Parts: sequence; C-alpha cells; structure tokens
Amino acid sequence: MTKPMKTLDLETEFKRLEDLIARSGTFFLAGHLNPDGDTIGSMLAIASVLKRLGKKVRLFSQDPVPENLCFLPHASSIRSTLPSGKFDAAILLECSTPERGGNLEPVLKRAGTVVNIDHHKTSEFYGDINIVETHSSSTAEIVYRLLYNMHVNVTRREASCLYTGIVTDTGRFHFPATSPRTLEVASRLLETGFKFSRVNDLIYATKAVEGLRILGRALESLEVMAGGKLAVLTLKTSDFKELGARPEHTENVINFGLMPPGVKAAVMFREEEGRVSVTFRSRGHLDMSLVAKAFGGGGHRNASGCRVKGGLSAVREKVLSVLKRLLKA
Ligand SMILES: [Mn+2]
Repeated sequence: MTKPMKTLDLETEFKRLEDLIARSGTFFLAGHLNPDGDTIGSMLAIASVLKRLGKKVRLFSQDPVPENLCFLPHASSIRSTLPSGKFDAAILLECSTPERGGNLEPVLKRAGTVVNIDHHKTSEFYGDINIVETHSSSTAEIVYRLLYNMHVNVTRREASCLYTGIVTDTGRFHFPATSPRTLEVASRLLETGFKFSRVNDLIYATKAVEGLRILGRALESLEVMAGGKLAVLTLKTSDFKELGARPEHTENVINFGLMPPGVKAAVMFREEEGRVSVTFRSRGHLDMSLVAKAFGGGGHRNASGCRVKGGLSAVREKVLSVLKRLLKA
C-alpha cells in the first residue's frame, strides 16, 4: 500500500475514487468495531449505489449491527464473517486505522485498491485513496458529496441511510460539527421523500427494556470528580448478566454524563472479558481524541473511545489519573 501525502487535494481523491468505481467490479466494504449509525448508514448507502451500478458488493462488520439500526434497508446483508475472495477495491469507512475495522488484513492484502473514507482527525492515511474530511459532520456527509459528484440520484432508501449517519453523528444536529452544509445535505435527503420522522422515532424513541434498565444502572453509578468537572459512569459484567443487557444497549448512555452543570468531560467504563471498553465525551476544547489515542483508541475531540486490556479497577485508575491531570491543566 502506498501512502500519499496528507496534503493531497481532496477533489483529486474524489476523482480517483470515481474512476476506481467506474473500472472495478467487486467491492469489499467495512466499518469500525462497535458500528454506529454513521458507519452502518454510510456503508449501506454506498453498497446500494454500487449494486445499482451493477457491481458485486460484500459488506462486513466484525461486531453486530446495533438493534436500533436493523430497520435500515438491507442491514441484514452486513456479515460478520470475513470473505475469502479477492476484491478489486476495499472501502473502509470511519476507520482511522485498518485495525479499527477488526482483523481485515487478510482481505486488504488481497484487495486491488484500498480506500479510506473518514472524518476523524486521527486518520492515518493508510489507503491508496484517502478521502479524509475532518470538517465534515459525518462520513455520511462525505458519501453524499461523492454521490453528488458522481451525478447519482440518491433513492429514498439510500437517503434514509445517509440521514441516519448524519443525524446520529451530529447528535440530532446538536454537536458543533454541524455546519450549514450538513443541514443543506440533510435538506436534500429529505427532498427524496423518505419518512424521516419514522427514522427518528426508530433511532431515538425506541429502546429495549434491557437498554432502559442498563441506562438506569449506569446513571446510578454516576460519580462526579475533579471539582465537579469530570463525570464517571461504570458498568460491570455482572450488571449486564443481571439485567440481560448487551454492550450495544449502552450506546448514547455516556451522553448523560455531560448533563450535570459544570461537567466538562464524561467517561464511561464498561467491563469486558479481560479488558475494559472506555468511552469519552467532552464539551468545548478539551481534546478527548488524545486521551483515547494514548490508550490505543481514536475518535474526535468531543467523542472518542478505546479498549484497554486489564481489570476494571486498574484500568479505571489509569484512565482517571490521565483525565484528572488534563482537567487540572
Ligand atoms: Mn462518524
């Protein structure tokens, strides 16, 4: 894999991807571990367009599609087993590094061209083609621009996928990454006539009983530290067992941590087998992507995450000491 310079002009990269799509027949698409609305929505929209263009597409996600996103058209075509064949192109969405997608190496080394489409500033430009737009609200917004450049008319179903990516990554047009362009893209998607209110209901107003119970447990665990600036949520394996909840039920739970007045950063620890999944959120300039990166993860300034090997209390102690130091500075 060649490593183009970070300064490569984005429009040139878009054009190279358009050319690649025109001349390729088989595509492998993958997103990041613990996939979110942006990953799944972007993947399904590109896949649908590629299929309409007569291409063969294989969709992969190492972790399952979250329950609240299973309503998206063709979500069930996303498989968790790595294909054995050879692909003309492998397109990775939302992956700062190939490892963010899990163990993709066997497929990537056989792929003709590797494409990296992302909006994370931690992106390592590992692709042969890198479309990395850090000012974009979401990968879905970038994908819309790609389709627009290709003169593709987005269908209603594709629009619902891209809208899902945008609405989830912007926290319903709430986070600062929401730009006039984001709203313009959303407006064009709405023009296709898909039922956006139904999509909002399914994403935001539907939650499994187990999900509500684990949310309650997480809120009960809330601790406020560092002079009121840091909120900490902690979930143990036993909480999940007791309530019959699964990790994907905790999506968005972290955001409650930012609610108490004066809190600048929130962290959630979720105990797993032999390791701990850690999620960070912040307001303003406090950079959580650096904290996540220090522990082998990635993400954005205001939202990031990592998985750290070790037991819950040891990991908690290590991460909290870094956070407290950051909040003192
Ligand atoms: Mn995203």
